[in-house]
Amino acid sequence: MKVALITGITGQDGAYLTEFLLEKGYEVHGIKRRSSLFNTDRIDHLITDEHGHKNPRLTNHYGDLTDSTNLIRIIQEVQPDEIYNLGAMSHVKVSFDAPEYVADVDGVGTLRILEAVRLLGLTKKTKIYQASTSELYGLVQEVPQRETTPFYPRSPYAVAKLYGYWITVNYREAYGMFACNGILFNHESPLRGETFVTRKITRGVSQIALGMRDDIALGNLDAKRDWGHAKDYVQAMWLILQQDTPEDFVIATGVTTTVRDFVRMSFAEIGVELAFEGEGVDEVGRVAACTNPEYQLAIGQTVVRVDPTYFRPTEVELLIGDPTKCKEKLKWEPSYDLPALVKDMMQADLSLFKRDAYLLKGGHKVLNYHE
Ligand code: NDP
Ligand code: GDR
Repeated sequence: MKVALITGITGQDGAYLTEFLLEKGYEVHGIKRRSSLFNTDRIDHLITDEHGHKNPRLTNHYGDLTDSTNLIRIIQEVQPDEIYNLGAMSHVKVSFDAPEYVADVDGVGTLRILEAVRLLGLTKKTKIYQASTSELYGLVQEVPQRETTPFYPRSPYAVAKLYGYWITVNYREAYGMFACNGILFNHESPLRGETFVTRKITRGVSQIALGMRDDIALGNLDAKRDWGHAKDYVQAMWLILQQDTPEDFVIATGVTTTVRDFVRMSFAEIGVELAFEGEGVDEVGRVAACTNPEYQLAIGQTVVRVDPTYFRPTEVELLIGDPTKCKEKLKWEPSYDLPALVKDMMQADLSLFKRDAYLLKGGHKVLNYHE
């Protein structure tokens, strides 16, 4: 039985990857942080089944990417065949507020994993996947972006990830380790963190449809992203580690879309057509037509506003990846396109909030409810 260790197991990708590896027959270990609130919601159904039986093939260890001694102890105990280093402070905007912490976790944290494997004499046994990112491309140098496109990071997050990228390449070249970067473009899902733009939109649109709020406030509507589904992307992570030789891969759909169009597509899921008017911070999205009798929105109602709080000091305006290499070498094909992704996220959020809407209408308090 192969053994995998996942940092960031409680995150979006950690949850999908755990499910995927368990289905493949792996024994899975995860590193989770101590938190004052429960933080394993995304993987609870994998830890314990519906009859309350604990999964003997899934074990979590308390740890943190800032703590070398703890990482060394866990890796020594687990003796993993594969490590997936997904742990990170992954929010680009927040990284401007906590740049040193992000450098430590996202940059030096990667070094700590590689160095632990080297110190423990596991360089020939343990393969390492590093969660690199399309944010490395930053300011546009070439489109579509591919493995050879020069990097120009535009945030403390991306600069920290640049260190993670190169230290992974360096350990591969210096010590012959099977260490690879997956340069993944944005991938989303119903499990996406609530403050990333796609999830913020699908939650917000669902809450507007259910009468729980009037509008959503967003930042840069012109930004373009190459969005895929996280379920597809974790398969690519695994495929990268199953190759004969360690290499770096771009994982992307090759299609780019503006944030504004993602908003349009999400409203279309509830039968609402939007019209945008105005420019910059004065731009608004209003209801132009509402065809679904279940969701009664008034024509002309403002449902999208622009709030400069969400602008970034330096922005990444355009991301579009070239998936040629991953399609040819990994034989990777995504099963979701953007319309299917939007539908999946909207259906999940509508059903999630239906119960809350019912309780709020009855005057009840809804625990953990955030607009
Ligand atoms: P999430 O933000 O959903 O998950 C991040 C995970 O890292 C969480 O489990 C979090 O724990 C954990 N973590 C945060 N800080 C630390 C720390 N100091 N020590 C240990 N663990 C920590 O991210 P995603 O699942 O979306 O992304 C996974 C990885 O892929 C990240 O490295 C991200 O930067 C990268 N990436 C993501 C892309 C995307 O579009 N989703 C695209 C390209 C790269 P907790 O739950 O306690 O907060
Ligand atoms: P990103 O994702 O920065 O690409 O990083 P995010 O969803 O945060 O932003 C995408 C684009 O949308 C614009 N935007 C907003 N973003 C947020 N979060 N909130 C808003 O209200 C809003 N309005 C507009 C942003 O300016 C940006 O242009 C994600 C993370 O998962 C990283 O960890 C990962 O490395 C990259 O994707 C690939």
